Amino acid sequence: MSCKMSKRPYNPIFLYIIFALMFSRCGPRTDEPVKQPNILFIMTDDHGYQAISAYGHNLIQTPGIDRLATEGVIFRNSFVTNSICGPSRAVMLTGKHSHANGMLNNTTEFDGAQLTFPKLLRQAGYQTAIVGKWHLKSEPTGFDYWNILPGQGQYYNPDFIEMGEKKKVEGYATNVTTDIALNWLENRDLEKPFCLLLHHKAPHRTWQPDTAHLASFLKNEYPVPENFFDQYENREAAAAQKLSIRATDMDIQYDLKMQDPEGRIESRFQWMDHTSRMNEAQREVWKKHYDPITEKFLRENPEGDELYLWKYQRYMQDYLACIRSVDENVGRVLDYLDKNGLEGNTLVVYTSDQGFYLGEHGWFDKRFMYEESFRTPLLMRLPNGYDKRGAINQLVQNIDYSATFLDMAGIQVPREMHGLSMKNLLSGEETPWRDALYYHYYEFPNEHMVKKHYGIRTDRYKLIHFYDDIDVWELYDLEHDPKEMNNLIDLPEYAASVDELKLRLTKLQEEYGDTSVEIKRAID
Ligand code: SGN
Ligand code: CA
Repeated sequence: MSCKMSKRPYNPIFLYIIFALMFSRCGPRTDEPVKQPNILFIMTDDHGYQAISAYGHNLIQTPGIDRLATEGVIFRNSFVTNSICGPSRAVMLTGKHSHANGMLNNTTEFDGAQLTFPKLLRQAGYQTAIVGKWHLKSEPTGFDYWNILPGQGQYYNPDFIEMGEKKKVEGYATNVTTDIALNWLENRDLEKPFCLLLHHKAPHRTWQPDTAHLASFLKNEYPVPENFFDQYENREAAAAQKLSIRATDMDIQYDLKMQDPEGRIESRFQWMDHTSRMNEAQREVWKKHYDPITEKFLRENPEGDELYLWKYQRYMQDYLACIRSVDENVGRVLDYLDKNGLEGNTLVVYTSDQGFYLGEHGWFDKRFMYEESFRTPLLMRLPNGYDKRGAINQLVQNIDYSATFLDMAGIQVPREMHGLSMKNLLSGEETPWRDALYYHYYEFPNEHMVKKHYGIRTDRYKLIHFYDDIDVWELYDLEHDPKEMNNLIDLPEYAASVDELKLRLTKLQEEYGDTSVEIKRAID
């Protein structure tokens, strides 16, 4: 049977509509970036990229977070400027390096009178909110709604401060933080675009998992990093740290939850009770899980390398179980957006305040400019009109988030911000980009005793200067030594590279205006 329509010439408007529908994901055309996209900025605390399956590691499967990589983009070279919590958050809010925003370390109080991206978005008509970890001491500014965990926050039945009022919320922190965030989204003003900062406490020390996930990690055996037994030759600052799994820096009771009422376990934290905030039901499951592990530990009484490897496995089980909750909740948030038709006009960002050592060099914690803690995961699902998909390889840094959000919202990026807008990268357009990163860490002396240092990283090399109570330079060739085990600083064949890197480092310090230390000039 022939169709009457087939003899007629095609109506060009009809054809246009068909093509537009074929090439758009949904809603508006993809070549027109959404004007004021919603921004959902998810950040965790201390989540190393090694614990995200999209980054190609097998420690844990993270299907929720991986969705951002498969549906959006994954940054393969994402870094921070100062690998520690409060400072990192201040950098993200202001788009400026620590010396310029004043938040040098965790003991400083953030000056909330400063210009931040939430303030500028709010002025431009956005509704802004932050839920979860804040850790900047001063009260949040620039938010229509804030509901934050005081200080480091608690994993179980945590206290929140909602717009100045303290309330205890029953439940596990990662779930509860997400509940509050989704509740805010559900009740927001639908006339305005939103910017929501959903900032989790997890997986910060002391890595207390949700009771729901304890059992599933118990039997797992994790691959030990090849430099777990690093002896720190020719790396004086690395040798002086106190973030070692092998040493008592990682405590069997405090960090690894082995609690013995008879006091047979040596611990600097005998007073610590992991269950102190739990309700009866939570405490029961917790004890049922940890008591047998403690008994087995006491029976077998591992020593030396055997003890160190036992500690590593114990650490991984708890750390990764905390990530399981994070991942489930990222999935929950994405499902909420999709169910509410927000997929096409919302930028979803997943990152951490910094990376973390998962046994590399024998460590936990962060702070150093070495790769595992200098890097931070960064994945995004993009609103309509941003066509980049898959890996982005440019050297990006957490100073760039502010500029990116503002630029995407059509707001001029203030000149005082140090970061670059990633908007063109997200559109898949060619764009000039930086070829070197600047880093500066200040918190010394401190419990983990990582010395003050600053440095430069290019694609190939990393040059670090440890200063204050020492004066030590380190050079790494990342192509040949990605684990940063061989400090090449004294090798004559690298002298020319060192000279060049010192010049570039000085230039970066001048460009960013970092005069906070008496900078060792090049070739001195
Ligand atoms: C706490 C932790 C440290 C951690 C800092 C900073 N100790 O002091 O291990 O390095 O926070 O972390 S704890 O015993 O209190 O867990 S940060 O992510 O907030 O910068
Ligand atoms: Ca942190």
